[in-house]
Amino acid sequence: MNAYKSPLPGVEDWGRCGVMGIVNVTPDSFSDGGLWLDPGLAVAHGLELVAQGADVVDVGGESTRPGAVRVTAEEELRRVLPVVRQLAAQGVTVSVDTMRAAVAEAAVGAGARIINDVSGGRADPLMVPVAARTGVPFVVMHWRGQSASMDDLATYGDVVGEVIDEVERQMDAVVSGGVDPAQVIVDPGLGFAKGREDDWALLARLDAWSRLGRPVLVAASRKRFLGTLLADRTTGELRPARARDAATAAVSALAAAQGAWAVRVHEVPATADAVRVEAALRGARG
Ligand code: PMM
Repeated sequence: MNAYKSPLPGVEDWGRCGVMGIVNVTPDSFSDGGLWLDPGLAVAHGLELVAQGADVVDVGGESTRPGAVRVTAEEELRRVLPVVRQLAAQGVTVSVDTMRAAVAEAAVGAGARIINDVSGGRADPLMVPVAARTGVPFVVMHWRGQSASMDDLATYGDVVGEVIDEVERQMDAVVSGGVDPAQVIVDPGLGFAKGREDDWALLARLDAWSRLGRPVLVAASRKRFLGTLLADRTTGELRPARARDAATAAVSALAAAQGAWAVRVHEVPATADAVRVEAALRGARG
């Protein structure tokens, strides 16, 4: 369990599953769009997440919700850079959530220590060279296409096997492009070209990722499959995104128990507790 050393220098011994708190500097993210668009508020929120127990703060400037339309690189830079710079200057371990090489490179220059690319280097041909050159850990998430069309790409026979195989192939491509294999973090990409049964199947078999020998990041927070699970029993209406945090914390504990390296969440306190509960249980088992 938690068999994977963190690729982050200096933070190798969380001794439990890590907690990545989310700051979406966007007007349109599915659960927190518009809340942290002001850089000052975004920085304050990032610091609050750290005070609540986040080990890493993931800063993103482009929504990837199903159907989302892309923003320009200039706009993404304008949103993300001041927030990354100020959080990093205050000692926060920052990751930058971007599909653009220029944004990733500028963010690393401003102090980001992880590149979190939901396309795993597929959306921008310059991303892998930037990841190789900067040498920071690089998240290779399972991705089949841009958000505008991804729901049409959710066809699988054996979802667990196919998703792991596709991430392995992308890992090979990234490593061929010069990224140190020891810097790769993998992610099943819950909700990205996945139906809700696919998300559950992937969560049920996180242990299968041990075959890749890399840290696994799991980002279930407030996603649609939880909204469906918790839908109103009489009206059938999905549970609103911001009322999915207890379920998210439950998933965090269950992902940690299957050896996840870190979980990426909007609401930190409950997940910070959940990963500690899981670590205590694991410790008690010896
Ligand atoms: N999901 C979202 C954004 N970034 N990054 C990683 N590594 N994995 C994910 O599953 C992922 C991500 C979309 O959700 P958000 O609106 O909660 O940020």
